[in-house]
Amino acid sequence: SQIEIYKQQVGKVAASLVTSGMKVGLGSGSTAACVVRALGKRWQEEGLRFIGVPTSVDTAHLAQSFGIELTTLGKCPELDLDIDGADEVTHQHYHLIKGLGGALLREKIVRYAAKKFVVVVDERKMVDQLGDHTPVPVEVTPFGWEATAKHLEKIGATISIRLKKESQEFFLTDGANMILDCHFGLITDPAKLEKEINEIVGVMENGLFIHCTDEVLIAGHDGIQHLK
Ligand code: DER
Repeated sequence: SQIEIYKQQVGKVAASLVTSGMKVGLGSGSTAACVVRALGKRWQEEGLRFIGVPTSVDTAHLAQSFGIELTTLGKCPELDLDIDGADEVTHQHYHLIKGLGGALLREKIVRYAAKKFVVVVDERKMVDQLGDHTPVPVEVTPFGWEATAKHLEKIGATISIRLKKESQEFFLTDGANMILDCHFGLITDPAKLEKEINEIVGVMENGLFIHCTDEVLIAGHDGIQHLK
């Protein structure tokens, strides 16, 4: 499909930002997977050598299938670059909603370990205001999640519990947490909401990434836009 072509194009451009010797955060989701595939191609065809820190088990498996060397933040706590997808990106400030892929806690930890953060999206993800068409995913510890959900409702969330695709079981993240998709409508003060959500006991992290994106690569009908 056209969207698939956009993702491959943006993946290729993002992969060109990596140079030999770098320490690189590898994002999750279908667009980030295109980046990993493009990096895998460079690894095999050009002999590009870098070390990756994956944000999910899926990304680790994909990277390993190309022979890409991986490590952990334990061995390598400071990264040069992190490249990841997003579900919504604001035109101004490049604020993000992430987490529809279910890896937001690890994605946020890896992002804040990196000096530079580049986001890869297709043009459908660009919005004027967060909350346009995506809930805020909130990763919560399963113990007492019902109580955590009540606190989230008190700050204005309408909640859908994330379920596995083909069953009615709860979806669990790589870290065995649940995800509560929290609808807040259009979000006027995302920095405040990010903090408010994380103050609730039982919340591990939320999908608002505020004032932390350095560059955005957007694939669309007139090619790739590189915003800095
Ligand atoms: O942050 C996320 O979990 C998002 O889903 C993000 O990575 C985008 O995924 P996509 O490229 O498959 O739309």
